[in-house]
Amino acid sequence: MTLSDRSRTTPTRDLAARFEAYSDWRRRLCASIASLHDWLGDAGLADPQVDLKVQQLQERLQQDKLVVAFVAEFSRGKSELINAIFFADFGQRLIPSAAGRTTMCPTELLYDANEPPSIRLLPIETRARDATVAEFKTYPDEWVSYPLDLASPERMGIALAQVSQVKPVAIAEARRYGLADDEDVLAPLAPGGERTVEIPCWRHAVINFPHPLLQQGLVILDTPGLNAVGTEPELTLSLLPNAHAVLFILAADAGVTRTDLEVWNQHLAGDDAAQKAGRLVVLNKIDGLWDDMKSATAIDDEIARQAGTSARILDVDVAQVYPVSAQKALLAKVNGDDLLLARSRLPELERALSGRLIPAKREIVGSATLAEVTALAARARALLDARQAGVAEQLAELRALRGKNQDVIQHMMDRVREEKDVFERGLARQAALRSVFAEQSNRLLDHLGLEALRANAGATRREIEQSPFTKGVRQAMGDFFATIRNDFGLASRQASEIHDMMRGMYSRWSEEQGLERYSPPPFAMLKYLKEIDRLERAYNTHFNTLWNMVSKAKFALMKRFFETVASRARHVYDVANRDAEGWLRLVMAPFETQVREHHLQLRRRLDSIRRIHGASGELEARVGELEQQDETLAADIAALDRELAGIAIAIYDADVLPRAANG
Ligand SMILES: Nc1nc2c(ncn2[C@@H]2O[C@H](COP(=O)(O)OP(=O)(O)OP(=O)(O)O)[C@@H](O)[C@H]2O)c(=O)[nH]1
Ligand SMILES: [Mg+2]
Repeated sequence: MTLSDRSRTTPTRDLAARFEAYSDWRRRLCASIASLHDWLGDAGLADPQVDLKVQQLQERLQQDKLVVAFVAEFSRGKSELINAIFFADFGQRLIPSAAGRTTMCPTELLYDANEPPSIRLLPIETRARDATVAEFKTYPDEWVSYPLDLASPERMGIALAQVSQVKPVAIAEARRYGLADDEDVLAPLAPGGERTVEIPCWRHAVINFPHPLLQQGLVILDTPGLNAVGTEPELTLSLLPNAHAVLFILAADAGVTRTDLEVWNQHLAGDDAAQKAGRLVVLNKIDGLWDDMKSATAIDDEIARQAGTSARILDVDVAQVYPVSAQKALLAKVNGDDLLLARSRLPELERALSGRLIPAKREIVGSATLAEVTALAARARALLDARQAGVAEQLAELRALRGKNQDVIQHMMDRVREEKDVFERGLARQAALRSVFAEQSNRLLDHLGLEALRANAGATRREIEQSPFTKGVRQAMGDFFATIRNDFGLASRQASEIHDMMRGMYSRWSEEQGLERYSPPPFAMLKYLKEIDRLERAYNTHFNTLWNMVSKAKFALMKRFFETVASRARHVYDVANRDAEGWLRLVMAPFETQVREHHLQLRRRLDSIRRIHGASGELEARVGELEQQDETLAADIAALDRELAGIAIAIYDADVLPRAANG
């Protein structure tokens, strides 16, 4: 079997099957949203805003990622476990796994169909610059890229071995990257007499690989042993908190060492309930306890005892600790040895991973999608209701004209004309409100503007440089967060001012014109403030650790640490900006629609009466037309409800899982 054949085989194991079912579900959901969109278009209910919303929803569903991170001290078997869980189909180790330090830089495994299979590497030298890995990701020319030859596992292995590359550099240089400290007195002498240390060649690796699971949106994050001096702040502040599941790996032959505990405390301990749910502890290398001289029960007891001890030390429930042998599981899968696979206990871990992770993710994505689709349908429904009310009103008007003389009809025409005048005068008054709305919108977007953040970050950077001591840095960071909170406070006040104004406007407008009242939703600022709080908490937790870890390299590290915080903050501003723009449209759009519809209806009424005024047979024909319209609208409303119900069913429908996954 060639490699590409293998990647085409249907994965039958639990995790793979469930993940595939999840992708299927997303596809079905996309299809039912497309069907709703088509229907809205056919019914004349789609507009550019609806088109945009549908497009965003579908993109989000298609690009939905599930990130699983592997974290541990070095040599606990992270890379081996990744090979065993995800890549056993390839019949060999895909990611380098060996004794000693192997993975030297954080490595993401994913698939982007727009890029050829490759490994992209960010040179370690970029650590001397003021930008985060996330920022470098937008500049492909900063990365070194090697193609992956899928037809040759051997050549692929050579390319992937890059993640283990190291090189000797002078201590001074290592310090510039925040990779060495004063304690490196044991650093070997280079021929020139200079002290040198070995540092990783790469800062970050992205492996683009068309594995079926990666193609469906799985992202795997392999990390190097984390007690290294040069920890990337980005791992702690961004990559790990954003992962949907984090697996922490211990080795049965080492127990819980001091450094294991440090890694755990620094990256995984914490009381965020949502995060806790996605955390699993793996006790790897249990094959070391397989002693032929002992009975199976004695071995199981020993494994249970070790799992219990680990759970106690880490302060987690023992049910959360999964003893496995990654190495034997990989071997068993490659050789199709079911007995050995069962003994490796990997299937239990896989079941836990898929059983918790995927349903939780589906629930989040499903309820968010349903909320958006419901809002979309509600707008269409409101439009249909308004049209139906308009038709009913016209019908009543015309039916009342039956048997009346021309004078009455003339009188009626005058009344509608007058109504139209009142409407148009009201509209002119709204022009003033619109310009106030535009001005206030700009002010809101200014408070959340990147310009404000850039100035704040610049000031903080200068403060840190002028006072690079614990107190100075703390003060500068404290100011940084305070300014951000102030920005969001101002934005929040501005948003509620806009909200009050628009609510008043809608209420006056509905009284004046006799239209249904619309109550715009407020702009919720809490989620951004929570995110900023989380960022500040993470910063406070890691500040002391980092500060104590290094001395000479401290400054470079501190600066990079700040850049990561700033870049996370920028992300919060970006999201807030996008949300604010969407909200402003949401607040104004119903008004525009109401105006358009009402105007149209007045014109139609005037038209009908004018026609009836001119010809006597016209009245009954027009009543007939309107009755027909009323029926069509009722049918449309029923059809819209059916579309929406179809989507709700697509969301809550149980997966059709292959038998292997139902156990
Ligand atoms: N006996 C045994 N050895 C294992 C097992 N899993 C991994 N190993 C070995 O442990 C060593 C380290 O494994 P890696 O996968 O490189 O560990 P890692 O956690 O990725 O380490 P770094 O990349 O250095 O951070 C390798 O020699 C593996 O073969 C296991 O279940 N049993
Ligand atoms: Mg590794």
